[in-house]
Amino acid sequence: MTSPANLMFDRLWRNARIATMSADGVIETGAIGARAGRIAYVGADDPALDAAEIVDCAGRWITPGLIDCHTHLVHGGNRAHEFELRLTGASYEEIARAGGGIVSTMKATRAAEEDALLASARIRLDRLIAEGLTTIEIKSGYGLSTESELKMLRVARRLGQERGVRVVTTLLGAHALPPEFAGDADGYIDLICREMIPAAAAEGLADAVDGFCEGIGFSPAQIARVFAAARANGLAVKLHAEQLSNLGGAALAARHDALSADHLEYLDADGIAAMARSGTVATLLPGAYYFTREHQLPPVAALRAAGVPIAIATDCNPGTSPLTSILLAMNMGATLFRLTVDECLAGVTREAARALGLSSEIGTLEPGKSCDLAIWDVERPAELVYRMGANPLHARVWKGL
Ligand code: DI6
Ligand code: FE
Repeated sequence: MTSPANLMFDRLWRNARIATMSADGVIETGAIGARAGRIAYVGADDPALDAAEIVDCAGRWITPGLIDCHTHLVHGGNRAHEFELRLTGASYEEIARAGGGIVSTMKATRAAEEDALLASARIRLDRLIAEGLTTIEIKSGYGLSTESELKMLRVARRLGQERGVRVVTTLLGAHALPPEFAGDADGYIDLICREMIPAAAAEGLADAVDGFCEGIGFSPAQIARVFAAARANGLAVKLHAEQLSNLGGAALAARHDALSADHLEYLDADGIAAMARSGTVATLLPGAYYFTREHQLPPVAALRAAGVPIAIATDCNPGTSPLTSILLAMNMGATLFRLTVDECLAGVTREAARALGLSSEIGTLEPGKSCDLAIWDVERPAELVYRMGANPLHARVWKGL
């Protein structure tokens, strides 16, 4: 911790209880000082601390600003109709194979103007921001052509310019096979590798590349080609793996030093060992587990025992997780997956930052990091996980403001 003596800050939050999420743990009666948007001091409150602007937190809790590290926030339309079909017995895979599912959202997304996509995503983003979110990952994956995938990524970047929130973008061209490539999945993978990834990289539109490794998605061999192209273009990789079956996607992701492998309900011991070796984050998506009425639980105890870092995200998407509450995702992480309160909080702060490759910038409250804070009207952090549908956010700070 920095020495408190004679420090001047732009802004100072004092009289707070601070969950640093770093090795410093909890600071009772603490203060945070910011300079030029960065944390300059985290430690005990002290009358000698001074700043141009002082905020009295009146004993409220401060956590790092929340991070949603896996979303499909930008998309056209919704799938309420398929939801109704599922309620009468159709399965998610049946609907997908019958031309619904991801492809139906593809049609709506291709048809939408950029401004319309922006307007619908902004509503969802504002709900998350209202819960103290300061960083969000947004994937493409409903365009499935170079032009419309880039359109989605452009919308994601524009959201970050419009709202005070850090947007990290991911190209998910390998999400589903577009109808024009029916019967030629390898041809579509060629397009992704030769055109989509280089174009997204050249325009600075993607920070990472993702894929859907699944029977109704792409095979491990196809995903391996996507990963190689991503690496050749200087982009990080991550993977939707072991969501509906076990194809060894997590181990493949780990071999490619993926930032994260996500979903993981059908993950096996080999996958866990591979992730532990590579430091790949397990991003759990309890909203999708809940909404698809999955029964196979991700192997939380084994992940924990192997020391695999665990993040939690909303997976906000129209098909399997129409969820715009990161607090509810935390609650589901605890109730459905039996994660502890500490794990839930770390899952949307420190470990979510790691899943985005941004550990040196965000995710814990430490000097030098971006001053992204969420200030809560709660008596104890467990309340953030415990309530369903409540929002105890008092104030949110992004880059010191
Ligand atoms: N897994 C999911 O849960 C989402 N994508 C994926 O690869 C579902 C996307 C959708 O149904 O629209
Ligand atoms: Fe997803």
